[in-house]
Parts: sequence; structure tokens; C-alpha cells
Amino acid sequence: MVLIDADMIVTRPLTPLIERASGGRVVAFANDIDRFVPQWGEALDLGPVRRRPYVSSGLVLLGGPAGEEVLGLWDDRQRRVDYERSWFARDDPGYPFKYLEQDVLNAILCTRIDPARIVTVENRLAANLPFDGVRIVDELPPRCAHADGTEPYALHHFDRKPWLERVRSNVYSRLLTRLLLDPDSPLRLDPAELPPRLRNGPAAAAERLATDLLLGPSGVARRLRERRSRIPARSGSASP
Ligand SMILES: [Mn+2]
Repeated sequence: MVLIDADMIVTRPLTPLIERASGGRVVAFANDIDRFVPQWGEALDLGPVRRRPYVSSGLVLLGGPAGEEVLGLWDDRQRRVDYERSWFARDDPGYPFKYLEQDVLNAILCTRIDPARIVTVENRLAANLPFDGVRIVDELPPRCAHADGTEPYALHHFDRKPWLERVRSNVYSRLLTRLLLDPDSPLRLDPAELPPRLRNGPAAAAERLATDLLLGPSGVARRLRERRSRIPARSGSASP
């Protein structure tokens, strides 16, 4: 079973990860911040907790009995968390499930699952906004690389979405245009369904330039700093 967020672009075959998961493992990517809440186990009736790296819920591969156990518990326990108290709404200080189902996944992994059954992949292999140093190697099918040549499995646009809001163009938004408008794309849209800045042609390029100038070269970095400063520095901000 492979769960992929709708804000991810897969940039490399997931076959190696699927093979690891199919041997009865749970494969997930380390988050860009670490997080652990000792009350998780008791709050969700999961039992004693054991510290382990905090993973993103954006791309999770679940195989065998361990995978089924995680998915079943995840489905059940996420019904107990309160959206209104989460980071996405009121952001109650100290709420153990600030990041909702992502925290629930981590709660399950640090209580019910044998650590030998969990594979934590390094964060940069599911690269996050603002995709610093990531370049496009190929567009269809998409491939990307970090400066050292490492190719991530996916790009994760976890913050504001380029199809909903004016965000500075980046490797993700450029690939998105190709994926959604190319004649060879399996999920082709009519350009009129996309905001002008995500289309092809000179008018779209002008719109992107205007947006990029308006938001400034460090627009994304500034927004991320603002986002981090909204919440206590010690808990940091995760990328759900
Ligand atoms: Mn996401």
C-alpha cells in the first residue's frame, strides 16, 4: 500500500521503496523537523512510547502485517484528534496532535511497531519546499537532482499550493505545468483550468515573472521564517 499526498510529484520510480515495504515493513521519510510527544501513547490507547525519528505522512509505503496494522490503527486513531486545536486551526500550545494524522502515524510507529519493521528514509529524498539546490534533470517523466547528484523520489509542496495561490515559481511548479499540460501526459488538463502563471507561452512567462518580482527572491524563505516564528521555537514547524 502506498499513500502519497496530493501535493507531491514523484520524480523517480518508487520500486526500491515498494520492494522494501513488501517485505513486511513500513517505509517513511524523516520530516524536516524532529518531534516527539511522550503523551502520544496514552492519549490514543497505544501503550508505552519509545523515542524514534519523526516522519512525514506525505509518502508512506506499508507492506505485510506491519503495514496493515499501521493502516488500521491510523484510520481508527485519527478520528480521535481535534482539528480545531491543531496547527491548521487554533494551534493550541502543547496540543499533542498539532499535526493531526501525521502525529497519529508517528504515535503508532513509536508504540505498536517493531523498530526493525520501520525504514526511515532521509528527508532530502522527498525534497521539501523551497527545494534549495534541486534542479530538473528531465521533465516527462520528471526527474530531479540535488547538487551532489542524488535524485529524490519526490518533491513535496507542503506549504501554500501553486495551483491555489500566487507563489514564486520553482522546480515543482515548472514540472507541474509539464505534467498537467503535455500532450503525452496521462492526466492532461485544459490550460483554462489552470491559473495563467501555470500555463505555457509568453503570457504565462510574463505572469510568472511578475509574481516572482512581487514576492521577491526570498519570498518563500521569508514566508517559512514567518511561519516558524508563529510557533514556539522548541517545537519547530513540521511539513505535513
Ligand atoms: Mn503534503
